[in-house]
Amino acid sequence: MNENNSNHTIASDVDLTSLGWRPFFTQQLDAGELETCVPVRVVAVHRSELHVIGPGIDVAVPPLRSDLEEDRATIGDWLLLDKQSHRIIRRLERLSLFKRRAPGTGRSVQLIAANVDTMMIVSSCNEDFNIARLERYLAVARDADVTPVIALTKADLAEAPDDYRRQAEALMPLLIVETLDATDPMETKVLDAWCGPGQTLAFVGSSGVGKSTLANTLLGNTDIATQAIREDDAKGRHTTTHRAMYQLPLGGWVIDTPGIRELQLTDVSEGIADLFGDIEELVANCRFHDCQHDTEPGCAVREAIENGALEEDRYRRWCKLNAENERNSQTIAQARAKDKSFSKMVKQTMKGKPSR
Ligand SMILES: Nc1nc2c(ncn2[C@@H]2O[C@H](COP(=O)(O)OP(=O)(O)OP(=O)(O)O)[C@@H](O)[C@H]2O)c(=O)[nH]1
Ligand SMILES: [Mg+2]
Ligand SMILES: [Zn+2]
Repeated sequence: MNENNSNHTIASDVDLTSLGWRPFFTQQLDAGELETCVPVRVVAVHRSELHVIGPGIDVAVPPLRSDLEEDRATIGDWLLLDKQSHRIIRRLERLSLFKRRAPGTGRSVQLIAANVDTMMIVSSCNEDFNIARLERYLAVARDADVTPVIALTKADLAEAPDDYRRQAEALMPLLIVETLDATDPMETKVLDAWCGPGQTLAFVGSSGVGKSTLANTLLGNTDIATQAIREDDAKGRHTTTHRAMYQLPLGGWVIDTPGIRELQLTDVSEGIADLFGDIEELVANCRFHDCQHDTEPGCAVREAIENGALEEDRYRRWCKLNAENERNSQTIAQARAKDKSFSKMVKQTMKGKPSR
């Protein structure tokens, strides 16, 4: 255990495999590159530095600068460092990436975590529980080709936790939903299947649902700060403020993230199509290929709603997510194009200037 770095428990002699390295990353290395470089994984992201670890290396490096948020490094990323200088050579392509539209700005994305195997969507058996919100996380997980699991905490405080579980299970075929008391090590054992060697498990969800509590219980300590939620509305206090990754006794890694106020979708049309596969199938059966599922004759969607095969609320949620995803993806693509043409213009202007 590292005494100085309060809440990090990282073995000093980690090897690549136990850090989650895969053949996919080896394929990205050029011949002989390992003689001068070392792969490291980002285990904590702070405002002005990244904490990275790798075989025989445990250092802080400055963050990767880029105009494009997606090109920067986030928690779980793999970087190549120069062995001598520890300078970042490059970031390796990701196996998976979670992102959302950045709050407020309207033109940028925010990265949540990279190279994750399991997205543990955490909600509680209380007012935090919200079907539409869970669907957002599921769409993001499906889009990233990552296994989603839903963990419903505070089952010990709820009268009928199974009611919550059944509602969540109905969101997707074969979806695994666990209800548990996040403070009880006997109960968090149900998550062991995703905690094995080389596995990376990320906790995502609103503030106060118990992401850090779950991480602490799995880690067998109380190093990560947690804080009681507000009594009147069960909302959390945004206790966790940076992203960090911790090694579990079972050998895997857990990523704790700050609570998300609003998960605005961007660039996840495949995830939405996947999660709502039944509706996509109906749409394909509408008589008109540009059917608005409104008053058109031969509309398979309206027919399914009328005969009870499709829940109207679910259809509305699908419409809403699609519209939002399209809107955000467009705004971000436009902003990117604008940035690109602007920097191109600047470069050309600079070139045109006589050098002094
Ligand atoms: N009784 C009970 N309390 C829980 C459970 N899970 C979390 N708590 C409590 O809920 C409060 C909030 O938990 P945190 O772990 O800080 O929540 P968080 O999701 O990390 O919140 P942020 O860091 O703000 O995003 C703490 O007081 C926990 O002790 C549970 O399953 N049962
Ligand atoms: Mg937390
Ligand atoms: Zn239709």
